[in-house]
Amino acid sequence: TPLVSEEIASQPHTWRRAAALAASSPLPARGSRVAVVGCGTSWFIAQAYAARRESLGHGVTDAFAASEFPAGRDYDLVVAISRSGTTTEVLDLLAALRGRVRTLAVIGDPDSPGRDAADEVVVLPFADERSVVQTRFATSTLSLLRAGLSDDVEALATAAEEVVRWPVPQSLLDRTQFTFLGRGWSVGLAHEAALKTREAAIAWAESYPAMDYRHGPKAISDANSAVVFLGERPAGLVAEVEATGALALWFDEDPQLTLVRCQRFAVEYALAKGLDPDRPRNLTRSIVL
Ligand code: F1P
Repeated sequence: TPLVSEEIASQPHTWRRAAALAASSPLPARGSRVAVVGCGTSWFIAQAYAARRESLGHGVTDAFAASEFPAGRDYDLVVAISRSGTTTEVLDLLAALRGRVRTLAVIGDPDSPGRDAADEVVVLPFADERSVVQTRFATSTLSLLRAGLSDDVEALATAAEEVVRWPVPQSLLDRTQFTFLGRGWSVGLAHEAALKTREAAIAWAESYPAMDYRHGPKAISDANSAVVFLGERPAGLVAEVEATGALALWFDEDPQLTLVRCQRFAVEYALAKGLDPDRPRNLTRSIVL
């Protein structure tokens, strides 16, 4: 069994442990202006949380790739997400913000420089991973942050116990091009699902806000494509996808659960192609410049 499969399967447990930390963690206060930053997977989780927090009325929340933080914008708190706690862009940004704005780091590795890089830190050592490809650290961080928004993480974890055993359908594994679509806070999750497919299965995967699929991406769609919806499906879009010959797939559930299905898909697709999902091409566990 690949390591990453074991990490995917452990998510119900790590989500519960992460949510249990929320009450004692220095999470963003209601009404505060917050920016959330990270790189790669951590940036996509930042996007999902930012849209979720703002849509639930907790306050203005922006997400940025750590390398693209707009200097000069006013925030009450900058939250940096990094599993490794070593990613250069994240550490450089936290150093630059020191003394100018309050910062909080959410990290996986307690022995990393990330531990002392921000004013406050939340460590999720139980969600840290041995795999290069991130799965449970990302979703556990999201669970921690969502628990701070009063989302029902316990119900999610219970539902995830089934989802981590989802048998990936052959009709999906038969395709060669994959598009993931989201709306609102699931846009970030769609980007993360596509990244998993690229990283673990070295496959061609794209992601868009669902409505934007109509504005160009649709042109590449054909019988070799699959389009996976995370979250709400805009009226008429499924029919539009199917008219191209592509397989359209969706699930009526919290999009965080659909992301877990996408993680499972990425691993199964890698194995079907004879690849080792624990050894993605050209990638290392963290990027230190
Ligand atoms: C960020 C990251 C990962 C990516 C790859 C390189 O890591 O970009 O998201 O999958 O492994 O590093 P981190 O800052 O969360 O440790």
